[in-house]
Amino acid sequence: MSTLRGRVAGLPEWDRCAVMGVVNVTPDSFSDGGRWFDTGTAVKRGLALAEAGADLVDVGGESTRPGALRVDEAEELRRVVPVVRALAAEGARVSVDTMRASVAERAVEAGAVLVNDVSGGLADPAMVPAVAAAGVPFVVMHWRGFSRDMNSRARYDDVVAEVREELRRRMDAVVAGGIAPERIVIDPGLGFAKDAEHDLSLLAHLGALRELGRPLLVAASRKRFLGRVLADADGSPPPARERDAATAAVSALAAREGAWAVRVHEVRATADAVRVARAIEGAEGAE
Ligand code: PMM
Repeated sequence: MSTLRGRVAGLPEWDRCAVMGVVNVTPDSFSDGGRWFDTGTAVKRGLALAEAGADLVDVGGESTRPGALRVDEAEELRRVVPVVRALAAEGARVSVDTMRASVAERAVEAGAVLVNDVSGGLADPAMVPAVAAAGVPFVVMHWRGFSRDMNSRARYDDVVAEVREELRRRMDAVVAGGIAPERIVIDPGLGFAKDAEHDLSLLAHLGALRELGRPLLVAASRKRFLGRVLADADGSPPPARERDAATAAVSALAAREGAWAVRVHEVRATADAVRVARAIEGAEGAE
């Protein structure tokens, strides 16, 4: 399995699926909007996630929930950079979740070790050159456009084949733009221009995405498709914060399918899940 998981240059080689804990410094995020909005609270949250077993703490200042409008650059910098700086100073391994090159650059200066761009470099033409110059790993997520109207782009004949092909083209483009292939992580972008059936198909075929030859990040945490899976008989989904047990279940399954990392809001259960997956993996060859 570990050869399946792959390695990202510039980051440690964990012997299991890594855990990325989420700190959304936003008033309006999809699943935990507003809770970690001020700098001090966000830093405390990030440290608590690291303490609970997060290998990486992902700091973002722009909500990407369906329908979300963009935050302006100055506000995003104000939200993100002090949190990254404080967490890095405390020894946390920080990634920055941003679509803006300026935010990525300032976050890396402040100590971030990975740039997580949900647009895979499409939203800001300065992103790929900035990440190439910074020499840090880059998450290339499958993305078809901004959140404002992304649901209208959830049209596929064969979601797995199309996402794989679009990711392959994005990988080629970012490599052509100067980012070293060994620093690329790919991500199917669950919930981004995808409905529940699309997300489930992608999760059922992670192996097809692994064929792209790069480590895979899976970010299912609290997403709408889990709400759909867990809905009552009358169809009403549980609130986002009541989807953490289901999220941990996805983490265990993704880890068994060779995911390099999972991105989650509540770290503890997922940290346990990936360790169980690792233990089962270790017993594969045993009698
Ligand atoms: N999803 C969200 C934010 N950042 N980053 C990556 N790499 N992949 C994702 O699927 C992803 C992301 C939106 O979710 P949130 O508002 O619950 O953090």
